[in-house]
Amino acid sequence: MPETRRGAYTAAIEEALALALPAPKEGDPAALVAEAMRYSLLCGGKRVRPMLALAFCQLCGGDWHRALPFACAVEMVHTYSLIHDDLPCMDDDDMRRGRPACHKAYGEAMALLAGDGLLTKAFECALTFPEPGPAAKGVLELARLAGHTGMVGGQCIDLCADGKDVDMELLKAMDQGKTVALIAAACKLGCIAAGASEGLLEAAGKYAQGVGMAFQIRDDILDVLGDAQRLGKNTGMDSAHEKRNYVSLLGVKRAQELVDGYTGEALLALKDFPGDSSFLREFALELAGRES
Ligand code: GRG
Repeated sequence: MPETRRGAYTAAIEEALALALPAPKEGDPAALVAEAMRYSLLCGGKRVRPMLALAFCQLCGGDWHRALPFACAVEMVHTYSLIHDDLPCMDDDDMRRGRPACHKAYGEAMALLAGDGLLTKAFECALTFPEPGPAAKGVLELARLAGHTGMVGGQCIDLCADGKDVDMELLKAMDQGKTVALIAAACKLGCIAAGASEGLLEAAGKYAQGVGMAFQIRDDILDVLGDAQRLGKNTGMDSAHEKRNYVSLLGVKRAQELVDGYTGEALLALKDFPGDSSFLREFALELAGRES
């Protein structure tokens, strides 16, 4: 993985996120919600999704800086989903990104509002794209993949599933929504920022399907084998909540074989791009073996 390219992406993402969500002015009566939003958005995370958006823009021959409004928008949707998922009424987790979850730091009501605020801010941010044509196309794709036909739908499957009845088919439908959808948004919005063809958008969707499924199954493995300190969140949560996942259904060895299989499918999808895809190839391989 070329560290200079990754470093440039990371620095630009951090700067753009901080600019998009400035500290509230002194005396602002709504300062607390802005602080809670900044607490969760600006305090780390691997930035996998915004990085994918920038890399796909570059792969499609675009200037990756143009994709920053879209990259930040996807990260805001992702952060809102983590804040809401950690609430007591959902997964009830008290640690996130190495520090107390938003609801532990600011209380449940403020965490709910911080999530709502970030979701809404995401669409405002995406619409700062320089030309309205691609902005409308990107925002439409983001809304479809973030809402009830994508990520919110996946969370609904999770909440409605009776742990014991979850089979591989239902698990896959849930993970398509909870994990693949937003990774697909990142990849496709990067392509849209570069003005890529429908064929390349489809190929980006295939890459996202492979990387997204691999990312989620690796997450299930890390919930069993990972180091809580390194992950910045508690481990063993799925078994504590008696939740079915790929490890409980297949065991660690078969689950990692699936990670490798899905990663292989992602790498195949890169062949459709005429540009240099080595960054995204190495990124997929790194995510397949990640420890945090
Ligand atoms: C709509 C409220 C709501 C939730 C949607 C995304 C989600 C469902 C829940 C979050 C918890 C979870 C395990 C989701 C699956 C995707 C995933 C593995 C998220 C963690 O992403 P990382 O590891 O997090 O990229 P960082 O902190 O590094 O950005």
